Amino acid sequence: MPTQPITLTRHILSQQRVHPEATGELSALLVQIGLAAKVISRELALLGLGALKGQTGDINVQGEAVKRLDAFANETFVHAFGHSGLVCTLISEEMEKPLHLPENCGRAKYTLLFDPIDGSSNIDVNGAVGSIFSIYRRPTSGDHTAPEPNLRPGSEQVIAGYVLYGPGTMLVYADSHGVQAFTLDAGIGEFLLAYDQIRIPAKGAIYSVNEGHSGAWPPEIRRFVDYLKGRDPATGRPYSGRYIGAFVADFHRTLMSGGVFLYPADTAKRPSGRLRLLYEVNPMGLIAERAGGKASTGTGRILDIMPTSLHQRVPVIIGSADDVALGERFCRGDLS
Ligand code: AFP
Repeated sequence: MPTQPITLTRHILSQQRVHPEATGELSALLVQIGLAAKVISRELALLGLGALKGQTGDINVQGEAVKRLDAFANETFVHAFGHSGLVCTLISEEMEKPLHLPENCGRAKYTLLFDPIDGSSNIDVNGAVGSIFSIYRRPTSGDHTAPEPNLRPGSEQVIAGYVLYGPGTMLVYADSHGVQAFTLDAGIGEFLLAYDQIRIPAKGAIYSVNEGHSGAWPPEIRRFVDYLKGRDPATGRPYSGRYIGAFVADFHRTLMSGGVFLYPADTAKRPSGRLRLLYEVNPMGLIAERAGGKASTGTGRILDIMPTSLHQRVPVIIGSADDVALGERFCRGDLS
C-alpha cells in the first residue's frame, strides 16, 4: 500500500505529541503561516494577469518602492493572525513599527517577525521570491508592543522558516526537531512533507554573491571569493557561481546542495550589508545551524548578535560549515 503523504498538519501534530507540554498554539501558528503561504502562492501564479502588478507608489521604511504584491503579502500575514489568539505583536519588513493585535493579547504567547515578500525585484520578471518568518516567545517584561523588548538574539527563536515560491511552493522550517520541507500540492491545498531532517553538506561547490558590488567589498571578502574561484582540484575549486537575487532562493539552494552565500558589507553604500538581521538573516541562521551549517558576520556568530533596532542590517556569510569557517579565516586575516 503506498505510504500516505504526510501533511504539514499531521507532521506538526506528530511533533506536538513528542512534547506533552505543548499546548498546540505553536502548531496552530505554523498552520496559519501555511495558510498565508497558500494565498500568496495563488496570487503569484497569476501575477502577470492580475491587479497586483507594479508598485503602490509608497516608499517603505527601508526606503524602497513598495510593490503591490509586497503590500498584499503583508496584509495576508496580518489577516492570518488577527483574531487568531496566537500572536499579539507582528514585526514586518513592510511596517516601520510593531503592529499590536490587542484582540489576541490575553492568550497569545508568541511574537511573529516576517518579511512578507523577499526578492521583490524578481516579481516583474517571474523570478523566484519568498516569505521569511521568525517566531519568539512573547517578551515577559516591558511593553511587548514596543520595539525594545523584541530586540533579542536569533538564538532565542523558537521556530524560523521560509516559503519559497519557485517552480513549486515549498515551506521550510526549523524547530527543536530539526529542519523539514513541505511542498504545496495546490490540487488538494495541502503542504506535503518532502524532506525531513535536512542536513546541509559540510562543504559545497557553489558560491553565491552579487559580484557587481565587488568593487566596494572589504579586501578580505575579495580574497575569499577569489580563492573560491581559483583552480585547485584537490580542494574542489573553482566553485561554480550561482546568484538568483532572492535571499530565500539562494539560501534554499545552499541548504539543499551545500556551498556558501554571502552578502558582504559594501564600504561605499551599505556598511552593514543589505540583509536585515531580525526577519531575514536570523531565521536563515537558525535553519542553517539546525541543518549542521553556519551563519556568520565573517567575524562572529549571527545568532549571538544583540539587535539594537528592528530593521538593522548585517553582513552575512552563510551555508556549509566548512565553507563558512573558511570565509571567517579570511575575514580574521588567518588566510590571505
Ligand atoms: P528585494 O526584495 O528588494 O528584491 O531585495 C532582495 C534582497 O533583500 C535579498 O532577497 C537578496 O539576496 C538581495 O536583496 C539582493 O540584493 P542585490 O540586488 O544587491 O544583489
